[in-house]
Amino acid sequence: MTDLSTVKAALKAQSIETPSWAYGNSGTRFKVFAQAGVPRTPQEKIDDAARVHEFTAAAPSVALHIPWDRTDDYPALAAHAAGQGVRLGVINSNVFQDDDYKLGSVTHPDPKIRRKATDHLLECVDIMDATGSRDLKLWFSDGTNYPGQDDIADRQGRLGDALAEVYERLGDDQRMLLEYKLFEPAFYATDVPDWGTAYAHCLKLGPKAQVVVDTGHHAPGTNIEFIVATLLREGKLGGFDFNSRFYADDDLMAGAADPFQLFRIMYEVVRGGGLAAETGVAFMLDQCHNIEAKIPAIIRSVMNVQEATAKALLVDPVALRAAQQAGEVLEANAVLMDAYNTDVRPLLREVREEQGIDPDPIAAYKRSGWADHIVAERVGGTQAGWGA
Ligand code: LRH
Ligand code: MN
Ligand code: MN
Repeated sequence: MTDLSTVKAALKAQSIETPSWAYGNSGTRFKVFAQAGVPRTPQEKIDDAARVHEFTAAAPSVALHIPWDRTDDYPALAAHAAGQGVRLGVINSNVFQDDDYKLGSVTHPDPKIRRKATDHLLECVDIMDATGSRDLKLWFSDGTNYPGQDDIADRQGRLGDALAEVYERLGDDQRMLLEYKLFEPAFYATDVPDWGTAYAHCLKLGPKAQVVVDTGHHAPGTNIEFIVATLLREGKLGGFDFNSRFYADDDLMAGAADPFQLFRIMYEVVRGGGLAAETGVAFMLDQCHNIEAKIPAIIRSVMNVQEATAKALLVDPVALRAAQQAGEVLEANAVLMDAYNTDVRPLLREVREEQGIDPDPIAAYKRSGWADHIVAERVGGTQAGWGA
């Protein structure tokens, strides 16, 4: 039997980082539906992130995206976050929204464009120094749309050169997290399309380079938990961008589309020891809330990750191992399913009560009046980011 106090301790120790851009407006290529009260500044995004932490006690950091969250005083932004009871987390680079990057950023055939892109990545490390952030997250939209458009292998070489330069710039306690994505915006050959490519680059770079798994970045039917188990075994799982998808990179709330998949992923994390802080596995959300209210959707996502984690922690490892060793296929599967089918909501309510917060974070947020407050206060201005 699993010891409930150990499960509770692990749940209390888990931190889920929320993304600054999830608080702002977002949409599809067809329409961005603006919502009243969305943040106009990085400070206001942090204020909203602080509410998520206030009501969940599980989201103590907020990821920034540069240039969406650019400011002329990062230490002041970090101090603002601290004043709100949160801290600045991963710095996400952005080399995908500039006309110069039409044919690529760090893999562009023109060395001048590659220089510009690499300089942005280096600037992001400067920002990490100023914010005290540990991780730089790199996602490249680079790729080609047509066979023959550029030399696939040469582009890998250019990518490797840029990554090596940024790697050299990292401090002793800093890391780079390389994110892969199957397709979009490139439709023929993406330069970092899969975990194998990301892993190969990270292996060559060294221990400070790790792979990040965005759950929306795979072909349908991909066994993501296998990737997680493998990367964790190899010491190369840097973290997650959690979100849900029905079709492609839908960026819906984590755990909304396929809670069973999220459980299977979290089981491999638990099984591989990835909940321990020393492993450095970062649990992040990367989602957009195009039609639903943003803050409660983010709270819901945090709760969904916690529920998947709780279920994963409830898997009885002794019974599972015994069934596996005995070749008892059905029993082994039943051990996993028993944990998945457990209603962990009462357990999480207890955990929250022990943490001194309301057992129902969404109800507590609704009662807080924050939603009305931001609608009244945040009038005018424009926000940077997807919705800009
Ligand atoms: C790319 C991605 C990446 C970006 C974010 C906004 O699809 O997942 O992490 O930084 O979306
Ligand atoms: Mn992502
Ligand atoms: Mn994505």
